[in-house]
Amino acid sequence: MDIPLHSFPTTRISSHGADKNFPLTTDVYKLDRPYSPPWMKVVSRAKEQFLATGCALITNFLREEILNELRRETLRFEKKTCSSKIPFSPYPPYIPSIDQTLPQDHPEKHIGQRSNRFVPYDELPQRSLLRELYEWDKMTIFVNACLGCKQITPLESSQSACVLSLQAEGESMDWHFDGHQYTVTLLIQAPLMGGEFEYVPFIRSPGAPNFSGIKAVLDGNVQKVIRMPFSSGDLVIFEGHNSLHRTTATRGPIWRQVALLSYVDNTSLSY
Ligand SMILES: O=C(O)CCC(=O)C(=O)O
Ligand SMILES: [Fe+2]
Repeated sequence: MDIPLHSFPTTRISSHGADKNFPLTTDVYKLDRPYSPPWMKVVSRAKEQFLATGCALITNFLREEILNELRRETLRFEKKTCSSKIPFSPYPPYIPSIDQTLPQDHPEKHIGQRSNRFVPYDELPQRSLLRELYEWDKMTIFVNACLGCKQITPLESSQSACVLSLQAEGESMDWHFDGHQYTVTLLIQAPLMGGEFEYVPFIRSPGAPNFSGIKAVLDGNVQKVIRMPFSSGDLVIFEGHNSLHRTTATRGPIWRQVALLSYVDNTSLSY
C-alpha cells in the first residue's frame, strides 16, 4: 500500500466552511453519530434494500455546498483526461479468455467496450474532499452497517481504492463484474440524459458461475436487469463482484461524474 489510509484528518477543513462535527454529509443521516436513532433508521432501511435488491440508494447524501465543491474539484479533471474505446471483457482483469477449450460464445470470451475516463486515487489532490470522505472512519462504519456488518475496510490500492469515473457524451462502460466486493458510488454530476446504472443482482455466487444467465444478459436479454435511478448527490451501496453491471452512454453536453469508493471484507475472494 503506497498511501496510508485513514491518515488524514477526519474533521472538515475550515476553508470549506462546514461545521467541524458535521463534515460532509446531510444532517439528517447523522453519520457523525453512529448508532443514534436517525443513523439507525437510515441504516436499517439501506440494509433491507441491499439484501432485497443488491443495491441500497441513499438520496441527498452530501450537503449541497460540499457537493458543489466536489463538482468543482472534479471538473478540473475533465480537461486532463482523454477518452479511448477500450475492449472490455466482463471478468477482471477484463481481458477475454484465450482458453481453447471454451466455446467462442462463452461469456469469458466476450468482448465489450468501455470509453469512460478514470482518475486514479493517487492523482486526487491530498486535500481532496473525496479523500476525506473515503478516509473518514465514520463513513466506513456507516457502509459496514448498511451491508449488514461484514467487517469491510477501504481497499488497499494506491490506484483504485477511490477513483473518479467521468463520462463525456457518448461514453459508457460495458457489462462487467468488479474485482473487489463492494462499491459505494457517489453521483457527483448526473448527465442530462443516459449514463444509467444497470445491474443484475447476484447473478453469480461462489460455486455457481451461471455462465448461461450471464451470456443471456450479454446477448441483450433485459428481463432481470434493474435500472437504478439516482440523482446528483445520491449514494449507492452496491455488491459488484457477483452482480453484473454497466453504465449506458451519456447524452448531452454535461458529463457524468461519479466517485467510486471501494471496500473489501476481511475474507479474501477466491474468484
Ligand atoms: O459509473 C458507475 O456508476 C459504475 C462504474 C463501475 O461499475 C466501475 O467502475 O467498476
Ligand atoms: Fe463496476
